[in-house]
Amino acid sequence: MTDQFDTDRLDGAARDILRCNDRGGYTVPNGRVYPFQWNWDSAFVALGFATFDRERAWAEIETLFRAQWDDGFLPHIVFWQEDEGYFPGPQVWGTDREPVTSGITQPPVAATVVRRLWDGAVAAGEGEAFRPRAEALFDKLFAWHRWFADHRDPEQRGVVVAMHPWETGRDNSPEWDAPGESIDVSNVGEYTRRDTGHLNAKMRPTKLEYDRYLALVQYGRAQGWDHAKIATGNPFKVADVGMSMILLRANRDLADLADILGCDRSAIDVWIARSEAGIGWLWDEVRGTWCSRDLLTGRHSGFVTSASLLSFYAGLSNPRKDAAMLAHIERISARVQFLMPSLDPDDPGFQMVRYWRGPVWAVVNWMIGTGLAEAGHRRWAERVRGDTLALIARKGFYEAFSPIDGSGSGGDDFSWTAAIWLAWST
Ligand code: 9YW
Repeated sequence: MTDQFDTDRLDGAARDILRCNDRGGYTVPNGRVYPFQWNWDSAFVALGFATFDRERAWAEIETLFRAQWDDGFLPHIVFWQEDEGYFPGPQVWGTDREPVTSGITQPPVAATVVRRLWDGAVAAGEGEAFRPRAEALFDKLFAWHRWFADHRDPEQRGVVVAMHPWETGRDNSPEWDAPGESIDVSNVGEYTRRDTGHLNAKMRPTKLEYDRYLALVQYGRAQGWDHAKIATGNPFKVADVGMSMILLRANRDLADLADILGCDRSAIDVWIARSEAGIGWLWDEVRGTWCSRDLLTGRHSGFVTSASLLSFYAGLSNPRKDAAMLAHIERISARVQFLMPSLDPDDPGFQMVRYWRGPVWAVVNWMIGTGLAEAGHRRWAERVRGDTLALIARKGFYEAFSPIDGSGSGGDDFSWTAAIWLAWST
């Protein structure tokens, strides 16, 4: 599949992007638009580094966990250094920590990545050298996953309840539109966005969405970022299908790591069993899809998004539901040139360049493709991988891409796009 591309040149370009965005132990997603360390970006970035610099790959995750709070919480942004280029910065979050961080988390892909880093080390005959580092990371990953069980699943349903759209990593997905209506934005006040100074506003969330994002930051800050209080009173509580699938997968990988390292896996098995028993709550029988669900109203979003297709990655297997999801892929593939759009192109709200309302994201494709391959759906797995590589080879290492014409959307020279190129081309 990769033979049709100038793989050597693109591999070199991808490595250059990672090196250029390296700030010494951590990598910024993009130097201009996102000048700090982002949680799930770093996990994917480690997959890219692992193809040419194993030491640096482990360091990426270790640096991220240096910002972990005592209760296991792992923030979505770590503000290692000052930079005026991004809003909202550390003063707005006001978490009052060292290092300064945001007060919400992000999709927990790190355990899955550490599992892969470990396998890579063993394959290279370096397992024993990396064992102490794997053990140290295991404890931190375990504490983070326990934090999810304690603070992001208030009804113990076996799902992940996002307290902020940014927490899901899919900022402006239409899945948050209806739940967002109950957020009071009347006291948000004046603020200046930075994202629309760097990028075309057509590719970014709207003013109303930003007002909601800020209202939730102000709410969390008013609770002193006490996650127990937030889990009780937050005006936005949505069981996110993406994070729920990703955490289930991550717990399976963490349980494997426990076996490998000789650690106790019993608590992890409890979380996995709870997810397997409860995640069916996110199946929308009317639309015939996995989707997010508002904990406050009980309403399914009803949207088919790229996150809906992570059930294979989560290791779920149900013939009827799997067939329905494969039928969605088949239908969508006839409507776009490149898989996997972040929103169903048959949805009236589909917008080919607006962030999480249409564009293809390489990292989500990596998870979808990985899951499809593991579930034995090789044809679709290869299609998703091939489309991802084709988009990058034709257009560059953009933040995201139009599924219709392949044009780049958002920032260029993007770290996680470069990382996925390396993970999938080499
Ligand atoms: C923002 C860094 C982050 C990603 C998110 C993506 C975007 C930040 O960029 O959010 O301010 O819009 O939605 O998933 O981690 O790449």
